[in-house]
Amino acid sequence: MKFQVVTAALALAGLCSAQLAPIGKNDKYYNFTATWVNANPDGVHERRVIGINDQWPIPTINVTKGDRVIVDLYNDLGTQNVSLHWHGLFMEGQNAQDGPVWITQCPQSPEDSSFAFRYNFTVEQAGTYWYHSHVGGQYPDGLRGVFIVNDPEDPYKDEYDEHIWFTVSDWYHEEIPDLLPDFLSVYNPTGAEPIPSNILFNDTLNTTIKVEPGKTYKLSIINIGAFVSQYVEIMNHTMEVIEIDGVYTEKSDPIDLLYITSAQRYSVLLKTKDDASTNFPIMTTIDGTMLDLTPEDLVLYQTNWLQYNDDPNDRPEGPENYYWHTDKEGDGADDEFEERRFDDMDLVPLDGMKLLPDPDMTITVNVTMNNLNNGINYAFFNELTWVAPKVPVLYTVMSSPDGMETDATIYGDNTHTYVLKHNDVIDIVLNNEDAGTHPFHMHGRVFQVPYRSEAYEDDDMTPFDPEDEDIKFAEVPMRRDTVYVKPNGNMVMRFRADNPGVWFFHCHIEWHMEQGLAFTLVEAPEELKKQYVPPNHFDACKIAEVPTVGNAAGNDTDFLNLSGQNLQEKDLPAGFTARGIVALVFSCIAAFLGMGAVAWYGASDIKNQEIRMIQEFEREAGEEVDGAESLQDVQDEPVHIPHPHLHHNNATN
Ligand SMILES: *[C@@H]1O[C@H](CO)[C@@H](O)[C@H](O)[C@H]1NC(C)=O
Ligand SMILES: *[C@@H]1O[C@H](CO)[C@@H](O)[C@H](O)[C@H]1NC(C)=O
Ligand SMILES: *[C@@H]1O[C@H](CO)[C@@H](O)[C@H](O)[C@H]1NC(C)=O
Ligand SMILES: *[C@@H]1O[C@H](CO)[C@@H](O)[C@H](O)[C@H]1NC(C)=O
Ligand SMILES: *[C@@H]1O[C@H](CO)[C@@H](O)[C@H](O)[C@H]1NC(C)=O
Ligand SMILES: *[C@@H]1O[C@H](CO)[C@@H](O)[C@H](O)[C@H]1NC(C)=O
Ligand SMILES: *[C@@H]1O[C@H](CO)[C@@H](O)[C@H](O)[C@H]1NC(C)=O
Ligand SMILES: *[C@@H]1O[C@H](CO)[C@@H](O)[C@H](O)[C@H]1NC(C)=O
Ligand SMILES: *[C@@H]1O[C@H](CO)[C@@H](O)[C@H](O)[C@H]1NC(C)=O
Ligand SMILES: *[C@@H]1O[C@H](CO)[C@@H](O)[C@H](O)[C@H]1NC(C)=O
Ligand SMILES: [Cu+2]
Repeated sequence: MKFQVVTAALALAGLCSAQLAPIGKNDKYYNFTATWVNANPDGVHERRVIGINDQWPIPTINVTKGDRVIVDLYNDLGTQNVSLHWHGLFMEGQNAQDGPVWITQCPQSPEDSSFAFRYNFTVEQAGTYWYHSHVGGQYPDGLRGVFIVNDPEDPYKDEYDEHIWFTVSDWYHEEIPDLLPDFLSVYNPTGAEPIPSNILFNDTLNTTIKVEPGKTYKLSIINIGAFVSQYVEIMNHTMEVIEIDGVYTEKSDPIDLLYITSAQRYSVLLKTKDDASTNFPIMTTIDGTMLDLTPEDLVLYQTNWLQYNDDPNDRPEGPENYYWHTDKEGDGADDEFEERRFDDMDLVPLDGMKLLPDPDMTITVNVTMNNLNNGINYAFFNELTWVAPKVPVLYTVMSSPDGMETDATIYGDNTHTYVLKHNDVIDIVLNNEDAGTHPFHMHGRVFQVPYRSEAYEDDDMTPFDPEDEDIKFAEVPMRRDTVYVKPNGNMVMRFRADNPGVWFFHCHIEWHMEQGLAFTLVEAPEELKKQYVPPNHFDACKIAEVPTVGNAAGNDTDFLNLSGQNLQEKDLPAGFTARGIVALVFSCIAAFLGMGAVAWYGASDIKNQEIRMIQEFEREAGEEVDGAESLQDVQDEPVHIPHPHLHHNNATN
């Protein structure tokens, strides 16, 4: 009897906190505590940012292919949940280590700062990656850094003398939890994204990259931003692309204008000049087409320096001197500039991997943005905007009765889950019914991009047509983990479902993520059930008081009873026409002005915003009224305005 009591006590202790294994001799160990730090990276505004171990920028993780990486994460933020995602790493056989909250783990609560969440994974790929928080739109507040994996068998290693890297990103002077409620609000009915305050270069500005003449550098560039794509060019230098998102490519032709969306990475070979007589500007420019409006004080491009010699005054002469760039209009948005940018569809993976065979399953998703009953503007794949389940999806897989894991029902309606069969070839056909550029990211893999259409005007939006004989798929398609679709365009992504796991598919614009632009892939769940979830990860759930068994509604007795699941807001009432919405919008703007809370619109821009919205809503309703007339109509018409709920449902918290 005594023996049994002891065993029970041990079991109880185990329940309270799982023992962590000692760090192995060859493990690459990182002991991270998320902490608040003050920083002023653009020299304009000091603010609080999320650092690690009281430092910001956060550390670069620099490991070698084959390494086991252990990261212990403590949360000392006091007010926010955290998590870390290892962007671009496949996590094969180790899905639980991926990091997105509600997909493969619970939020790591600030309630217990002495608790360490342990990420423990091996790195089987080489190349340029990054890591970032994957909860509540948090990473733009600073919790994002570089993850480099060195390759002992780098096919290009004889072609460069040195490997250097830098990041580009957008930057906000305000904290995300302050921006989100205004963004996801009835007062922002078109879902206009907050305009960044600045762009950063390697988390600073006015910086230099020291180079020597007559050498070749492998230069890796990582966009760790949250929203805008950036153009990167170096005066009088060309670059040859050799890697995208961890995939080696055949060396591209020399190019002079790179275009990098949020979350994408490029490695290029850069040959330096033969003498050190001149230093050259490195220009980074915002893709101005992504901004709803351009405040006058927004700096659209920044100059940093490729520094050949130590004379800080030695910079090229001429009218274009300091602000040299090749963007004629100076707003990152003129057609000529856009046409000149390097097209990643031209790249050929070095391994020559051919287009996979015709798909066993095709997932067709239409991207739209629209208002629901609370007046908030959401983003949708088909009619669904992503809402967090009550149990992280991986844990639903793990706790489901055998045979039931393949039934998408148990994952709930608003996780928008597709169950994939092991080793099937899958096509994702994505039709962008929105006038914006969106960088889409899939966790757990790189995918082939056999086809991407051109941009279309709003009225000409064209869904992908599999019958169209003029469409030719690439024979050896480009592969990467983040690819952009053009405004009103479409694209096809193809992959083999050979990595059992729960993988998130989402837009890598954090604002759009928060609007719900995501769906879930549950890939080969029967196989996935053989994987291991460390007890330490369940401890995080206990602290956050999140259940770890059951379906999306947390029901662990009847997995088919979804009663109580988290769902999206209701649709706007039937009969609530485009005019009604426009009226709602006007009343919002009135309220908006009344409140004096002009967040990111300048007052002068509101008129354009109205016209844009009228056009947008009329297009959707198929009505033909010109802007001025309908403005009159609308003001004369009584409308019922739904009661606004000013707070969002914390979908991804
Ligand atoms: C990491 O995971 C492996 C495989 O599960 C395990 O053997 C090892 O003990 C873990 N290491 C640490 C430091 O937790
Ligand atoms: C990691 O750091 C914490 C303090 O922040 C410390 O308590 C812990 O012992 C460290 N872990 C290891 C394995 O060094
Ligand atoms: C960069 O240089 C500009 C112009 O000289 C200056 O206004 C700005 O404050 C500088 N920024 C930093 C971070 O030093
Ligand atoms: C990164 O790791 C590689 C391989 O261990 C090493 O050669 C290189 O110096 C490291 N770079 C930095 C900046 O730490
Ligand atoms: C952290 O996540 C838990 C579980 O979803 C939630 O209840 C809590 O409100 C979150 N905490 C913060 C500070 O957002
Ligand atoms: C970018 O900053 C990191 C430190 O945050 C540094 O290690 C790296 O060398 C910098 N890159 C260049 C090209 O200077
Ligand atoms: C840049 O290239 C142009 C055209 O080849 C040349 O005229 C100019 O002198 C070069 N500028 C510098 C600073 O080398
Ligand atoms: C996507 O939109 C097209 C029309 O643009 C429509 O034919 C198709 O049915 C839609 N697909 C889905 C899955 O809603
Ligand atoms: C789970 O489903 C069963 C059967 O439908 C129901 O009786 C039970 O109340 C549900 N549990 C919860 C927590 O909703
Ligand atoms: C599902 O569970 C709820 C309780 O959460 C219960 O009221 C309902 O009857 C159950 N539905 C079915 C079909 O069993
Ligand atoms: Cu997007």
